[in-house]
Amino acid sequence: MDEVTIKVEGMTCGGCVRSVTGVLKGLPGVEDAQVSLEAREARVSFDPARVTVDSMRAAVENAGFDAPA
Ligand code: 9UX
Repeated sequence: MDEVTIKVEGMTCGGCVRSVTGVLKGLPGVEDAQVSLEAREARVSFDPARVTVDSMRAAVENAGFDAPA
């Protein structure tokens, strides 16, 4: 299992945090996601054979947030 921290901009409340967490955890290959509103980032544990960091960013963007590289 690999771990990556991705930037997540645009979250303004705990509901946003839950949304981003759910979006990330819904991706096959994502084992866990810890999202911080204050730090504006998500720490994700994932299987690199099943999911890419780019697809995580795309999923966050599709949910209405920004995930800058
Ligand atoms: Mo809070 Mo975030 O009411 O999309 S859930 S602003």
